Amino acid sequence: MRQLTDSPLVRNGKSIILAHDHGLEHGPTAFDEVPERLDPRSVFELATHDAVTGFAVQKGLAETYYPSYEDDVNLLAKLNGTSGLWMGEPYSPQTCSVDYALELGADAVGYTVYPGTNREPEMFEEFRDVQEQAREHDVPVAMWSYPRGQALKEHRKPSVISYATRIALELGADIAKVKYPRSGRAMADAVAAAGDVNVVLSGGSKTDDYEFLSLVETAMNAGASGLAVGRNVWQRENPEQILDALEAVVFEEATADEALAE
Ligand code: FBP
Repeated sequence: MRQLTDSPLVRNGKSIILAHDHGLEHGPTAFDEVPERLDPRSVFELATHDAVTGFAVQKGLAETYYPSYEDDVNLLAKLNGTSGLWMGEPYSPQTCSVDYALELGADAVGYTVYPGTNREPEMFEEFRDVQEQAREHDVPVAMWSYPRGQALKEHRKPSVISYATRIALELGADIAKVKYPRSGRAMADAVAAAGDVNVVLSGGSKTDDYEFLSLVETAMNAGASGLAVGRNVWQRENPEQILDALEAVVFEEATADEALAE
């Protein structure tokens, strides 16, 4: 594990990573209700908000748009991905090398692993190479640790999410991004299983302000180090408002009620 204290991705041990790889992962329908966000510039603009410590995108967006934002945005280059058109066993091939991510100006790299799929062995080997190359260059590695596959009926089962954070520790990630395991208690167990790895909550599909902020509050109280969120920010009509509130809950220990009252 690498100490994250000197990484721009982390502020006082916590992070808000804005994720914007959905054009690949979910397809353009992700923007149906917010057509203006189909233009990546509009989401790069959001990533300049003070609350955002890192912006996770694929290399195509980084190549084209990051040069205009590199002074104001910390880039987390997502190094693998899969489209929603793929109907095979869950697998996320590498789309960008560590070297190329660094050329693009990445401050950190991110990699999805699907523990439990038939293709777990390949994904573990590919993560090994990425993690070791990232270590050579001293850049932090965030693992999107998403257990999936035929044998796994319940992706959010508490024991499954604790296993996911532990795998991130065992394989050398610095940040583990996991889905919410249904309760604060289970989140605390998942944080404990991760050792010193920072555990961040995955945002999930859009919910209402209070529900979303309460979830984040619960996760933070359980020891989470922040969140990596996409749809719950940029699918909103007023994303700056939710970023203000997230900043209060994640960095200033505000409750959801307090954050909404501000
Ligand atoms: P959301 O906050 O919108 O869920 O984004 C987080 C994320 O991990 C993205 O990086 C990724 O595109 C998406 O979720 C993948 O979600 P799923 O694996 O459920 O399709």
